[in-house]
Amino acid sequence: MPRVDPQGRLHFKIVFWGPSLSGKTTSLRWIYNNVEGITKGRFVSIEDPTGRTLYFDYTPVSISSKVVFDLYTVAGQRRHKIQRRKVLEGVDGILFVADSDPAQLQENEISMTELRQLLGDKLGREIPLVVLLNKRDLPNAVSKETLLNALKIVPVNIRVYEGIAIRGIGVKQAFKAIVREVLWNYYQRAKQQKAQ
Ligand SMILES: Nc1nc2c(ncn2[C@@H]2O[C@H](COP(=O)(O)OP(=O)(O)O)[C@@H](O)[C@H]2O)c(=O)[nH]1
Ligand SMILES: [Mg+2]
Repeated sequence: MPRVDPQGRLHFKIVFWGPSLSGKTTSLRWIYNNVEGITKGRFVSIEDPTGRTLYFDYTPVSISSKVVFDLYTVAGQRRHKIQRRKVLEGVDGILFVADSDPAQLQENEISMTELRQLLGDKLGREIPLVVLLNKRDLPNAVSKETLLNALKIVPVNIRVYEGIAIRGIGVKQAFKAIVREVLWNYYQRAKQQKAQ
């Protein structure tokens, strides 16, 4: 559930999840630099000297004076599991960034399995999930079907976008989808609570 800050604004937490080097930081930076109509805070990146995410990236964006989205990416390397679990605390929505590189197929699977383990059946229900199949520009990109099979995602239930984060393709659509689902989810739940 979102939290309310001392100024009375609602904060929703959206985490960009996925294996190492799938394009999470690239996607978040693209949103930060290119999506219009949002008010941005500082972009915070905790990375190692080679530019790999060490803990997370973070930026708040607000769509109104009342609503803030706290956007995080996780460090995808396997050894950063504890950091990822920490970043996931209080999450309201997940944007899973998958890598179309055939060499990363299994890493996608491992990353999704970890996410399912951490969130259980909340994933895709109380905590909406949107999938961005990234790096579609790679000449040897795996097929969409292969990637979705590895992730065990049925696109009827979950919104799936194809993208090229380095060119900003598909990123905004996927981002808008997760924002919409997070808000929709919140209002549905607020309505149910009122009715009780
Ligand atoms: N070819 C290609 N490379 C990409 C794409 N998105 C990201 N990359 C590259 O993949 C590498 C890892 O990206 P990064 O955003 O740091 O991945 P992260 O570990 O998920 O945060 C970088 O060299 C990016 O430039 C894409 O759509 N196509
Ligand atoms: Mg990163």
